[in-house]
Amino acid sequence: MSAVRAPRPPRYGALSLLRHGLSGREWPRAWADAPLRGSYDVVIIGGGVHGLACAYYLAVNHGITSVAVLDKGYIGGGGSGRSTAILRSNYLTPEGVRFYDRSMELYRTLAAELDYNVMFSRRGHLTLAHNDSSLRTMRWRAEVNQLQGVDSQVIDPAEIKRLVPYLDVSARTRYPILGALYHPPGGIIRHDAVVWGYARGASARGVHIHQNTEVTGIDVTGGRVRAVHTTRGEIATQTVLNATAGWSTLVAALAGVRLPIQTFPLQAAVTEPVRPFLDAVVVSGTLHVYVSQTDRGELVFGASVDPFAAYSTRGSLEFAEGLATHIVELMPALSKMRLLRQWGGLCDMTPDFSPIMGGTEVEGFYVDVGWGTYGFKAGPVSGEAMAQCLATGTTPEIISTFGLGRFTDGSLVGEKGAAAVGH
Ligand code: PYC
Repeated sequence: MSAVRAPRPPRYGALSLLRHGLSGREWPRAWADAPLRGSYDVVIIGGGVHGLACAYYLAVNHGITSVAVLDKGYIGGGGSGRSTAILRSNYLTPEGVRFYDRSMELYRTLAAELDYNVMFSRRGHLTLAHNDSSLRTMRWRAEVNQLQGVDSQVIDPAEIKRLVPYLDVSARTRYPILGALYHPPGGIIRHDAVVWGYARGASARGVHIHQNTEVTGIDVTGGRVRAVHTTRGEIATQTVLNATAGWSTLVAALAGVRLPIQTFPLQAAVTEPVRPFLDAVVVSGTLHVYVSQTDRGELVFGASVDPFAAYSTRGSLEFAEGLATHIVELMPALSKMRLLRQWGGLCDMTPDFSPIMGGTEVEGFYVDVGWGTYGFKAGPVSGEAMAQCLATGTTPEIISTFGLGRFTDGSLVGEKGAAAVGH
């Protein structure tokens, strides 16, 4: 792969705002439409936060710009656009905590890095415990987090009430709240802006972003990737990254690679906007519900993954009913709120709830998949690590425990206990 010094995009700022305002000139397109070339050094399948972040860091950190990002739809239209964009690093395993915390670090400075307002909002994140066993898991997570230098602690119902006055912390509920894991650095971000910011930064440096370009085949000869077939033509390449969510097993199968992944829908919903009253992100695994309030005032909710494997991204009435029941148990004052819309996204679940990252038995075919319900928050660190992996052919330490080989040698990284949604 040839490395070049990548150019930077023109800066957004007060002066350019004034200039465009006075002249009435159109803003330049944030990312360019490029012709599909017959060959690229790297082909990334999946134009979500993972694929675009990898393309961006390939260009910026490694000077590799002969890169095509292919998406069968529009960028950010899959898992990234459907995620509820919660950021946190309060995981259960030391490997998970370190990994997601590097992502938080990158997210905190991403607006400046990309010159794009990604609306990162540090809110504090509360995972409620309604029984002794979940309180024990919260204590365990707090210990692991603190040992990794991540701010997390178990707090009592009085402190929870102080942080989230609308929560019912009384003893008369069906599942009384006994405590919570409180993670002050947690928050939310504007998911589209993250995708668009990475796309703009990558495109300005020479990466080609091809929307409406579906991959239909991957040529492997002599155990090595040679080309990718798409609905718009063939691309010769030696390096392919599968950064898809939902379709990861199907794309890997095109290269003859089997992944231990099952795909389940996860639904979410948003209400009409109301005045700000909820500062923190609140999660209840027992009640299968989580909620945050956006800067526009909408409440964003989610629940547990649907109880069957499927590729459906439709909302269901059962979900809306269950969600309403549980959220009103937590915050009775919300009983009159109206849902505006609901949708589904696809979660690629691995047996240990950790991702699969790195090379495969096919030389040149890499994966960044198996994100379950944790994908969006890992976008920056995954992009950074996979770019290093593709550029150097080595596995960065931060993802060394997430390789595909762990499912044959049995060294799993059990992260189910950190799930915010029920499974
Ligand atoms: O892991 O925080 C999380 C999460 C929330 C919704 C889906 N995943």
